[in-house]
Amino acid sequence: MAHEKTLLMVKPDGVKARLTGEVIRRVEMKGLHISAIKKFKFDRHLAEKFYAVHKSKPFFEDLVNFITSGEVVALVVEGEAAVSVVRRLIGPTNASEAPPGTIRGDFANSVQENVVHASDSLSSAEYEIGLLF
Ligand code: 3AN
Repeated sequence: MAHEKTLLMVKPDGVKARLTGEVIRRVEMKGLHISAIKKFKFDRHLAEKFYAVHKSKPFFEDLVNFITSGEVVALVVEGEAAVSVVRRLIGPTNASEAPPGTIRGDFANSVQENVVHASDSLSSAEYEIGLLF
């Protein structure tokens, strides 16, 4: 396993629910390092670039509307196998199926409003971090 960097982002529902601190706590308790942090609001242009892989999906418009609906907190998370470790910490995309103990399992029950986003591979981590930082 190697030292990796990934992007973890608290989405507008998570920020509104004051879950930013809880997300950071879980990342740090796991032994990962937060090397950058930024609170901002996506504009449409940036959101369309961020979700470019979903452009052809039926839920694309909803996704862009949602991510631009409020402030987000983006974190660069580093450590051993950070990409897969953070994905396991957040749980599966559909929060209704996410097990207790995961961030989505504990704090969400929806596929769209699922509190957090995390890069799903090293290449998407590189793309997303480059776009936001
Ligand atoms: P993840 O966030 O777990 O990487 P992706 O990349 O497949 O999931 O999807 C990006 C975002 O698109 C999800 N976080 C969710 O908000 C939204 N999404 C994914 N699948 C659906 C769907 N079937 N219906 C509505 N929104 C979806």
